[in-house]
Amino acid sequence: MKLYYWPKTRAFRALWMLEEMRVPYDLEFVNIRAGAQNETAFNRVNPMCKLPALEDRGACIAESGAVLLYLADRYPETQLGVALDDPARGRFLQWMFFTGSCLEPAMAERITGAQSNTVSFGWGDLGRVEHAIESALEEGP
Ligand SMILES: N[C@@H](CCC(=O)N[C@@H](CS)C(=O)NCC(=O)O)C(=O)O
Repeated sequence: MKLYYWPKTRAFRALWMLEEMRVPYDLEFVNIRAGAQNETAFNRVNPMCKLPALEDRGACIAESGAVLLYLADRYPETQLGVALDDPARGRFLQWMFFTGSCLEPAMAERITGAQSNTVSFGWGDLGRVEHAIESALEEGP
């Protein structure tokens, strides 16, 4: 198992997960500040030229949510995921996808001041994202 990594990037999500799981892994540093993500060797791992990326038994996985889910499923004994037949699995997946598909784009939109379109854009806007998170937290931990 190899994690393509650089400090202070989203690859920290995967590193944190691997450490919590206490499973063996190797780190391969990809210096995105020096442009190493654009080199051909890394392009074969992730054509999006982004971290994190994980390599396991010849398969390459990118997108931090997918990497975390892959690890949770690969090591069920670590109990960092939710079992396939558990009714809580749906909510687990919902929040796993939420960061990349709603929270991050809504934050980027707000930070850059880009024009929003709450109906057409999949993330709604930051107000809706905040409302969804607050509603979920009202239900309990
Ligand atoms: N949706 C991706 C985003 C990954 C991403 O943007 N990673 C940044 C570092 S935090 C990166 O590798 N940037 C290098 C580049 O785009 O050239 C994920 O969640 O894995």
